[in-house]
Amino acid sequence: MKKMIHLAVLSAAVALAACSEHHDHGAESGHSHDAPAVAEQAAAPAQVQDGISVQNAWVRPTVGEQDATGAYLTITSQEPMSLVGVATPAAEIAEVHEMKMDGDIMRMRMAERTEMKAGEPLELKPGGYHVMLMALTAPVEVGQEIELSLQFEKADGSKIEMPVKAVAGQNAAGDHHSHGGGGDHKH
Ligand SMILES: [Cu+2]
Repeated sequence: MKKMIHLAVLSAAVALAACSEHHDHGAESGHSHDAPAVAEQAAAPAQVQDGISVQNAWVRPTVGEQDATGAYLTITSQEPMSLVGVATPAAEIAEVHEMKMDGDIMRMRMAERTEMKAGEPLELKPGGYHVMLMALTAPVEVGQEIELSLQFEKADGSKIEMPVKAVAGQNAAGDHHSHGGGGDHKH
């Protein structure tokens, strides 16, 4: 069994509930990865501002009493830039998190500053970087549009605020394959 350790100061229980792919699948027994929403999202046009392009923005719908979830998107900037924050009216707390396997332990931490190289996509996806939405103001339902405001900082220190719409649904990438990285390997 993998363990997940949350290194951020915020409630580990809340974060675990939202970030654990196992939790999602366990609680939502009937969901299908072949839902029609998948194809529509994959074809969604890029959202562009100030040389920054955002593709495939989606949010994982909540299950039951869950009050936290993840948002995922791919960001490409024409010039070097850093993702320094995110805000949304849909949740009281929004943070960029990084999740990665450390041996057989899944670790998650807050990424206060994520650097992006020119033209190199930064992928926020299940099992990697993600936007964590905590203390949601309402449950997130499939098809719902969530507004995110991405905060960037350029090399010269100037800031860019970019509004992005993310649709709630399941993603074509396939959560089963993205978490765990190497499967349930043990020592
Ligand atoms: Cu997280």
